[in-house]
Amino acid sequence: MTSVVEANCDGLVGPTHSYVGLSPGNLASTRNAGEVSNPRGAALEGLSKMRRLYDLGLPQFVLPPHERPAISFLKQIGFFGSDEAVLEGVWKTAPALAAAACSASSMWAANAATVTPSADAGDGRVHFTPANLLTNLHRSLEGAQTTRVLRRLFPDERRFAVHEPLPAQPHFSDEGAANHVRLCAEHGAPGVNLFVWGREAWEHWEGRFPARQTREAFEAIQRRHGAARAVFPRQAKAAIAGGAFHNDVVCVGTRECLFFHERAFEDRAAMERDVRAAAKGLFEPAFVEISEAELPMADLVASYLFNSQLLVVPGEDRLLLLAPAETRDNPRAHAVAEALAASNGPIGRVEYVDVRQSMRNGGGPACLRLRVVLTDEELEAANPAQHFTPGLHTTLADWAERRYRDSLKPGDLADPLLLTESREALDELTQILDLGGDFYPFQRTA
Ligand code: SUG
Repeated sequence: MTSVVEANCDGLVGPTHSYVGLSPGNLASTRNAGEVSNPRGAALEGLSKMRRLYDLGLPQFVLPPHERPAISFLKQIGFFGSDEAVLEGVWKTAPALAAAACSASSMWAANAATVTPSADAGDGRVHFTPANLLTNLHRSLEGAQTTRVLRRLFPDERRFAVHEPLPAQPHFSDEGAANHVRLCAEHGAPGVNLFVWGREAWEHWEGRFPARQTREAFEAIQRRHGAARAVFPRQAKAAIAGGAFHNDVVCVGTRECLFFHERAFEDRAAMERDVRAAAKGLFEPAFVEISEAELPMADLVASYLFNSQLLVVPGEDRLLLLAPAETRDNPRAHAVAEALAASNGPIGRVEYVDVRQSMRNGGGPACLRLRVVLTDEELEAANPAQHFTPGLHTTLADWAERRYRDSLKPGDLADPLLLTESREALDELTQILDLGGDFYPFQRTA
């Protein structure tokens, strides 16, 4: 019998990890702008989280960071000369563009793509649409390289379809799996796909913060993947205004369990009705809702309770919530988490993980991973060099120790030495992860 698992593909933090305040509506990103970051510490935290998943018996993959500073983008917009001259020119005349070109934001792999497992896809392959991430300039630079990353990890076109990102128009503004939830009886069984959107393409958006996902983007993805049993709930405007720039800040789901905040959906009753109708005859959905009285929005955003990984652990009959350490630090969120574990509901226990470097940019445990449900055969067909093992953990930790700085001020991003160091680090990484010698733009122009 084929078994089916949910693999987590985590974005490895890149050498330019920094706090620049590039994402309006992401309150942590704005609040921490100008702080000193620790790229090495961030990479090691991410690796430790991957190790925890591995130790729990779950398949884990590593996604390589993108090349930053993105010199090819800067050349595209008119900066010229040697790479060093390009950097100097842009920092002197357009520092906002320079900062965008340096962001290590590809680490938040929940925004890499929307994924449809073969059990739900029209043609029985696993489908991926890399996100175009149009809302923020620094993130819009990710789509092309993400497409390359996913094609390298899942190369077999008989099993995997890695599409191009959607057209680069605001009508199709797309942030990937951060706004998608799949519920099912078990991973390999038919699922119900919640595509949660923030605005309609032709709607006049007056929100204080951007709504990053359009309904039309998800409808296009649903069509091209042939994704079955799709429902399209609207994200609550109040959630976006309160700092939930993606649905995964207020909601997480796996198997039959949808765990969410009262303010997550614009029309909560319609969401429940549609999910129940789509799940009919397949499984009984379990709605675990937390009220505003139990966890006010401000505590939700500070604690990132819902940006946890909700995991089916081999040998355990109830789910594990892998929450950020900030949830434990926040008395209200901590009380909610512990009460969940003490109840008889679908969530059996809670663990806490330290990803503080990422959290300061608004990225919790769930932001750092892309979930991909795979059959045994599909799992076998993924690039084995990216499959996380204790050996790979040791190799990558050693690589980050040698190659990454442990302190980076936003002003250091202008340092030409950082460009050289980053390229040397990535060049070595292409060997460790067997990515090929032409994986990064700098390797193709060298
Ligand atoms: O897109 N932060 C990311 C965080 C993404 C979190 N992902 C999920 N919720 N799935 C963002 O806002 C901040 C970068 C800076 O400010 O330097 C940033 O891009």
